[in-house]
Amino acid sequence: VTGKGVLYPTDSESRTVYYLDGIWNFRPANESDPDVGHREGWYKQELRKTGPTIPMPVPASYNDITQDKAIRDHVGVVWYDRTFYVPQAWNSNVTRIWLRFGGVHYAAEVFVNGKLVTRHAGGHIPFLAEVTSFLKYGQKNLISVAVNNTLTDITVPQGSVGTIHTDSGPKIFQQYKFDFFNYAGIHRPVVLYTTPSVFVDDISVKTNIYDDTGVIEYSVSVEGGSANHTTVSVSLLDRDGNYVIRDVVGHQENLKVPQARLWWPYLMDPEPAYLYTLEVRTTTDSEVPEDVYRLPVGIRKVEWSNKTVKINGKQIYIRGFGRHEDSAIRGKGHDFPLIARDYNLIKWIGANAYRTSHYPYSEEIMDFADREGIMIIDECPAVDIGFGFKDDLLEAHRTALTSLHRRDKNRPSVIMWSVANEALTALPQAKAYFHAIANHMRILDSSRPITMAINAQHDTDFAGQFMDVISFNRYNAWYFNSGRTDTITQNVIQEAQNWHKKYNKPVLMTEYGADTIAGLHLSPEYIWSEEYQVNLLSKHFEAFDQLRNESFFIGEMIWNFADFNTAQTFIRVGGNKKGIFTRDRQPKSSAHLVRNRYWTIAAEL
Ligand code: GCB
Repeated sequence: VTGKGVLYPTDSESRTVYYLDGIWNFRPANESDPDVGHREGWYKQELRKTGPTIPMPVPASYNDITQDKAIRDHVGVVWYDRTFYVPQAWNSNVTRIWLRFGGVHYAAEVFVNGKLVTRHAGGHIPFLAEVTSFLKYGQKNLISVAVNNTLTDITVPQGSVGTIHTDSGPKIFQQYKFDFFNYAGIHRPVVLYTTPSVFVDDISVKTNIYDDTGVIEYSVSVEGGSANHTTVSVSLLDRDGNYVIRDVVGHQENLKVPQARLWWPYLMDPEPAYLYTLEVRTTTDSEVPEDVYRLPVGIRKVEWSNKTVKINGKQIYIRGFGRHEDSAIRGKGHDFPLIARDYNLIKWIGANAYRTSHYPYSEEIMDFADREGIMIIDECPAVDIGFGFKDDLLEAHRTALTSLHRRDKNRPSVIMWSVANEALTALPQAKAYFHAIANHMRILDSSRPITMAINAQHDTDFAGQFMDVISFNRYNAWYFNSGRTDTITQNVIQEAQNWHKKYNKPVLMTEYGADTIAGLHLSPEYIWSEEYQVNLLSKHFEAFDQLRNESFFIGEMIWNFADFNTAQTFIRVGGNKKGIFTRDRQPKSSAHLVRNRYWTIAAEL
């Protein structure tokens, strides 16, 4: 059985979750012979028996774990494996066992006990496979994973592989235009979990509000049994665990919640981010046990016009930043302490939103946004896309959107989809391409607005016409007019007005900022210093304050929340330093300035 859903693997009275995180064995394949592991069957036995392995943490990027430059910069295939035991009790004809990866960058092939169980491409999206018949119960099992980080002209994001002539002969190397390190590996948790043989495969919810009644429109898909022999019943619990609605029978119904508590963004309500629990049960008329799955649900309504975006009928003003999944040693690996620290900083600074630049973040990160009331502009990994707008690329881009929507469709925190960042939208081919992309996204979800972060100029862009919100990235007084912070305010006002004039849509500034070396003080302000970042941000604030008097300007996002690693280039000093926090999440001077502003705006609204 292969389901269509990717519900997060939480435990319940009918489901057991078993984490395979920990230290795995690791061995890169030769860059010039990437197929060696497949040819020699490295997955048919323990990896350590095929040659030298090193210990590798999962989840984590493999790049920054060792002292070996060849591992950091490896291009192509690497292998991971480990062994594990499965209890005899799981061996039952009414139980299914699933293997789920939260995210492996970029492509993965998974083998259990020497047999291929699944393949997946796309580095930021969960995938799963049923492994019931692959496992040895009450015995030792082997899991092997081949990971390939190669990016091409038809992967999302795009990249290309070139050859460089080194002192020891020709070597291949990965090139990419996007501005963050192409970290790779098993980035997110790996779990085995059980379900009854007839199980809740997917749940979709849409919420609405009429006066003080909340409506939850749900639909449940059940797999593994025939529909006329299964019953779905749904209940709703409030935040304290009390039943609000009990045992509504049906795969697809509308639940009415009188006096509904609404999901409000952070600082828009004294009790933001109210979450109910939707408890879904499936029973069959055979001996298959009941399956129970619990989904957090926030009741809220997103609306938009040519000037505003509203939540629960109230106009929002976005205060936030672009971010990255990035930290020292771990790279893009999942890390709960880091996630918790980041949300504490987001709340400390008084932000109410961020964009998941430039790819879907882990489900664990998204859960925090749902629980804290942080609004998310959910971005697909189409960063710097458009080097040949080929049909295959369009197909891969559509797939990336479909899988992002499938994963995040139920999240109250997701208030907007971003279909791309800085695509080459000044090329005429971008018109048909983004027309197709926007149509695809709208068919998937008409309940949230669509945007993309544009860096073309308003008079050259071809894609904005297909969006609901115009987001623009612009580096005034950094990549142009460096040092001239006296040019910022008028330029920003003018540009925002030009975008609104051209497309008659709400306008959001999604990126602006300055690289800043923490601890570098130069006065009067001079580029790369803390003083310069403070001055550059302040000049933008002056523009935003004037724009806020115009009805179409819906928000401001700094680039970036924290410093992050990039590919090696002479414009980057140990990575991109545009963070208002350092890479280890300490404030630069600018963070205090931003905190003052964001809390002041929050108090005004
Ligand atoms: C951008 C990109 C972002 C970069 C940033 C920069 O326009 O969207 O990925 O990191 O500029 O700092 O250059």
